[in-house]
Amino acid sequence: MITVEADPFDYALPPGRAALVVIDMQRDFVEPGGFGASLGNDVTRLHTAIAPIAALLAAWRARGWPVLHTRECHRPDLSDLPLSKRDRGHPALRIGDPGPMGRLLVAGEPGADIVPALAPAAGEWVIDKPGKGMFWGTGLHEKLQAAGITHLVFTGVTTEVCVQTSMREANDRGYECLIVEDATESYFPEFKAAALAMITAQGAIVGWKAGSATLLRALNAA
Ligand code: TIU
Repeated sequence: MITVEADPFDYALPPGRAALVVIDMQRDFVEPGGFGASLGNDVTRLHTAIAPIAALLAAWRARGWPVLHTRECHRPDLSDLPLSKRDRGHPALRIGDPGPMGRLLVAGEPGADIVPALAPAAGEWVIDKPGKGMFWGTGLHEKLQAAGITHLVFTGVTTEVCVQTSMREANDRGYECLIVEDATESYFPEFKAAALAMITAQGAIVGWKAGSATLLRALNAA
């Protein structure tokens, strides 16, 4: 086990059994004209997470450890899009509508792609998910179990929506979960802070948090 200094106490990371999870680092959330912008958000806030995620990807790849990317997107016929999700609120564009990066949040469109700096490498898992959480409708739990993965290290966007939902789903399924503080970001700084506090409170009720530098230091020392 590799000991990582974390909040609220040390996190024990088993080499090879801990997957790096990169949630929804898609152009639709990070670039202008996508889904995130259609909801009225300042997407530039999310850019700070890219470099820390790239550093973690390099570390996982150098060790041959499992990496899992997710993409929030829907089938082109929108058969996996609940009307409740499509019709919620008053966005500038709705899911499935044509935008500057193709149809919003639709698989195969340019906007659904992961940003080039974090493009998946050959052999890495890419999971398309119709919901905010990565387990709903994906069969992911069975795949992780078959691969012997017991620990999940979370990065990506947004902290309090898809990252937190996925981490809570994972915690309930028995995974030991760490979130990397500077490798996740939100459109709302106060929501990021609150999510991290909720996750780690009550003796790591959902999981642990650590910074990417601390995590990389622990990996390099092992
Ligand atoms: N709106 C928002 O903050 N997030 C999402 O809709 N999806 C993800 O977090 N990926």
